[in-house]
Amino acid sequence: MTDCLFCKIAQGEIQADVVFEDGDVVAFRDINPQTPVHVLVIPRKHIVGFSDLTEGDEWLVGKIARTAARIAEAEGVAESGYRCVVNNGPHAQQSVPHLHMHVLGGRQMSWPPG
Ligand code: DGP
Repeated sequence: MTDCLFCKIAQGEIQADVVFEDGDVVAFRDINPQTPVHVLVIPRKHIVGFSDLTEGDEWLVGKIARTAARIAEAEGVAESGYRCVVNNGPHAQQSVPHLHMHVLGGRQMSWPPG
């Protein structure tokens, strides 16, 4: 998609601190980190959000989840614990309309979320 921030990051048109990428997904550090480790995992394919996933995207969700787990391992938070979050829509405060999974870790978090 031409006018999507995360598509532009995936295509290298906008700079980001990329920690992992392959043909399907890109992972980069959040510009406004909420925890010591805060990485976003996105599909290269433009999908607006969780609600827009189709049956054909099921493998891609697995790929995103597996990538998130690998990043947690690489960032050294797999043992201490981490949180994977997908915000979908206004009540969840999704601000970028391109599917992304937050990988958050490196400090004690609370529950429930605000
Ligand atoms: P959400 O609220 O779930 O849509 O989260 C979007 C996240 O994207 C938010 O934590 C900040 C991050 N973000 C927004 N713009 C940029 C950017 O240009 N670069 C990077 N690295 N992260 C961004």
